[in-house]
Amino acid sequence: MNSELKVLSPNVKYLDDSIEVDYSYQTTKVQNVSGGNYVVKPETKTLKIRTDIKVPKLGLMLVGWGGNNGSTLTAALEANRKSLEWRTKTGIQKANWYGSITQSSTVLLGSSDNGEDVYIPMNKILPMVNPNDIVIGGWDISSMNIGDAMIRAQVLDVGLQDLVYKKLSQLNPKPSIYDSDFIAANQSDRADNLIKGSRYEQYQQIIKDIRDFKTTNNVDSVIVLWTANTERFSDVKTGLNLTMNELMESLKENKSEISPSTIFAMAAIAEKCTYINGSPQNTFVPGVIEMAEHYGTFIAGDDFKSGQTKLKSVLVDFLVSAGIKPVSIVSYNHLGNNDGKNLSAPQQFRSKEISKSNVVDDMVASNRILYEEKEHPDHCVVIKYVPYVGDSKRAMDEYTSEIMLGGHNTLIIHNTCEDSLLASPLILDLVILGELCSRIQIKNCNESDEFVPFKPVLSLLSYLCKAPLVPQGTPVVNSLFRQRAAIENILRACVGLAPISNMALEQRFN
Ligand code: NAI
Ligand code: DG6
Repeated sequence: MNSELKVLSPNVKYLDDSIEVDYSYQTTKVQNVSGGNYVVKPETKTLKIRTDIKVPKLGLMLVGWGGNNGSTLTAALEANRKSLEWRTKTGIQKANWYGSITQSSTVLLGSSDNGEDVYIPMNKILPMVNPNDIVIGGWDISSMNIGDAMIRAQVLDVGLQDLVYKKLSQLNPKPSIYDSDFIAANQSDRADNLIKGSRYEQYQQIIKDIRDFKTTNNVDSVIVLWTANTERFSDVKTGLNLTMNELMESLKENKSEISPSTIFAMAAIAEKCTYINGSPQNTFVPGVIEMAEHYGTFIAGDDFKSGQTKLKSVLVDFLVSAGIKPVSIVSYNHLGNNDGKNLSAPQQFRSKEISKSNVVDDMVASNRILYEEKEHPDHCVVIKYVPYVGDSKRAMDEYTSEIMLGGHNTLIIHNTCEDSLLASPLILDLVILGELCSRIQIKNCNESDEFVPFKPVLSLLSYLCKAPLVPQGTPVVNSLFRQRAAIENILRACVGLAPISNMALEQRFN
């Protein structure tokens, strides 16, 4: 399959199975900062970027398939595949992928001869998996079929539920790994679909499940994504999980601190399936990261960045970059779905609190005019379980900032929104962009003759994650604008286009 974008340039070669680009990559190396003086050196690297254009038949295995996100995503795939339409009290609603950057957002391509901006759908820049072709499956500790799980979730219009129920009710989650020590005690009543045996036997079963799924559905590759309940953090310590060998030994010894999500990640990595963590817990203990490096398998996470946090990573960036100083950020939310029920337990809440709290750090640290070295705004995160509101999450945020000469600026945001309708398109994007990343390779022509893939920790997916996992020694970027620019500009580079600079010199000078 060929990309529908054609770039006319001597630096871009369209080969049978790839697009190969000669690319001049410009960066700025800061050599010294002292006493308010900055010494920097512009650097240019000559790269070759190669993108495999053969899109695989992709399988997606969700851990927590029968949850609100899992059942909503499955229904959305079916609704879009069949271009379904249904009646609502306000008229006819058509299936769409609103909220997905790959399916519903555009990227500025350039300007036309008469100076007009031209935009292209993001998924037209390079060949990407079509959601209609994704084969979905997965595991859940609840045996309920996905049709009934969709009804249990109470997210979708009844008109849509009726149209997809028959298909979804034929889908059954595989038994999963349940450890009551890691999720809230209030989840025990749905745990009726369990893999028995030791942790190592459970790991082997997950590997078998992935292989069976691959064969049964005849897919080329599989991505495994955790959208199951938030777990508590697990201990990280020597002798337990600091290295790959320690972790494997601990698994074989059935040590109780090895969480279900870590077992899933290990199994996916061993099967060379990209593993994505949509929840906040520390699945990616150091031993898991080493294992991903050892196998050359991609991992990404943590915790979908869907609503309140996404806005925070825009607003704080806007304020700090406007020279305004946020001094207090208070974020309440209440929700009544099963996620909220699980998060009503202190340890699971703590995982989410950590994930939601670190999101302003890089923006605060970027401006030493506003903030001293260790200074930080007050930042409070509250989550309450209120069953009546179901999946319709309420988020209330108060941002207080200092403005000029002692003034104060207070912004108050109130957001009501179906949580799973925000999260499901993110899951799609994580999967589609995660798969694309596995087809991109780069060669630094000055240093090597070899093309290399992305590092196993896919930080390019940070846009979609509340607490982005990044390769060791690289900075965490939370700013949504920067995260989005990274995606756009890397996609552009793959087809030989310069980053969008917004300089528009051709329009500003004669
Ligand atoms: P949910 O509670 O409806 O679904 C979770 C599912 O996981 C349940 O069906 C449960 O039975 C299953 N489960 C629990 N432990 C399991 C295990 N070990 N193996 C297999 N299945 C297991 O939750 P929802 O709303 O679908 O959210 C899923 C996760 O995504 C949560 O951790 C949530 O915090 C996270 N998340 C959700 C966002 C959203 O906007 N909906 C945004 C960010 C993160
Ligand atoms: C309440 O905070 C429940 C959580 O699972 C969130 O709904 C979810 O993490 C989304 O959070 P945010 O901050 O991205 O809207």
